[in-house]
Amino acid sequence: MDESSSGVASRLRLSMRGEDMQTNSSRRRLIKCGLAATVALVTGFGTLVASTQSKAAGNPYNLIDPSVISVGTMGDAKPYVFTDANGNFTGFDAELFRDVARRLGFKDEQVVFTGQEFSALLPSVASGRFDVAVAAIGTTAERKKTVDFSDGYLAGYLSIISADPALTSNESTAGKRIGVIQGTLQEIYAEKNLKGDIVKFPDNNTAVAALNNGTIDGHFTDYESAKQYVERYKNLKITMNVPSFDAPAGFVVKKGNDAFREALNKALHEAMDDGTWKRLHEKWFPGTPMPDQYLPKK
Ligand code: SNW
Repeated sequence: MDESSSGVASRLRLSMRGEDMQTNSSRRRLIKCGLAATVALVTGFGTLVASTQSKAAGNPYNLIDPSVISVGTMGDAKPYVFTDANGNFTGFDAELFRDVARRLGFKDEQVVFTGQEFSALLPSVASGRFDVAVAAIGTTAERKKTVDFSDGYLAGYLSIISADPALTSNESTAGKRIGVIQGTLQEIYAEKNLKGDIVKFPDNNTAVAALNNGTIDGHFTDYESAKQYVERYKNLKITMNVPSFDAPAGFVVKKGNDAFREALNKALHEAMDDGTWKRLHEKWFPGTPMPDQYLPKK
C-alpha cells in the first residue's frame, strides 16, 4: 500500500471510529473521564520527575525542554524524511538524527518530530518553537543570517520531474509551469534561472498531485525525492538535474546555540567514522554515489 492510500485508509478508520463514539453511553463517557484524570495525574507526575531530573543534570544544550529534543521536519520528503503508514517519522535524515541524538544520550522517545511546511521550519527554529530542524536543509550564507547549521551530512542535486521529456534546461521551461516548494533552494534557483512560470506549493505531495492532474508541467524537488516519485508514477521522468553540492544539508539550530551545534557535530562525525552514515545512505539512497568525506577514514 502506498502512503497516500494508507493515509486515506487511516482517515477512513478514524471517521468510522468517530461514528462509533457518537453511540457512546454516558456511562462510557464517565469511565473515559476517570481515565483521562488518571492519565493526567500520571503524566503530570512524569513531567515533575523529568523536570526535577533535568534540573539536576542541567540543560547543557539549551533545549526548550531539557529532557526532549524537539525536531521540526516535513512529512513528505521521502526518502529524506517522511511519515510511514503508522504516522512515524522515518527516512535517511530522521534515522541519522535519531542516531546522533542517541550519542548525546537521548532515547528515541525523547526525540520528538513534528511535521510542518518547509517554509515554516527555519523561522520556527529561530523563534524557539523547535530545538532543531531536519529536512535535507541546504546550508547557505543567506539562511545562516537567521539560523546556525551543523556540519554538512548530504550533498546532491535539485531535480525536475515531468512527463514532458523536453524539460531538460532552463530555456526549455519557457511557456511551461514548474512547481517548487515555497522557501526551498529550488524556488531560489527557479526564480533566477528558469524561463517558465513558477508555481509555489507548501509541500511535495500537493505539487505532485498538481503535476499528475496537469495543473503544472514539472515539479522541481530534491533528487532522491524526484527519484522516488518517478519510480512510483511511471509516466514521470527526471528531466533535469542541477548540482547543489555547495549547499550541503545540515541540522538547523538556533543562532548562537553553539553547545548544541558542537555536540551534534561531534556525534555526526562519530556516525560517519563508524560507518553508520554509510549504512543509512545505502539503505535509503541505494545506488547513489557516496562522497569520501562522509565515509569512514581508511
Ligand atoms: O542543497 C541540497 C543538498 O546538496 C542535498 O542534495 C540535500 O538537499 C539540499 O539540501 C536542498 N534541499 C532543499 C533546500 O534546502 C529542499 C529541502 C526540502 O524540500 N526539504 O531548500
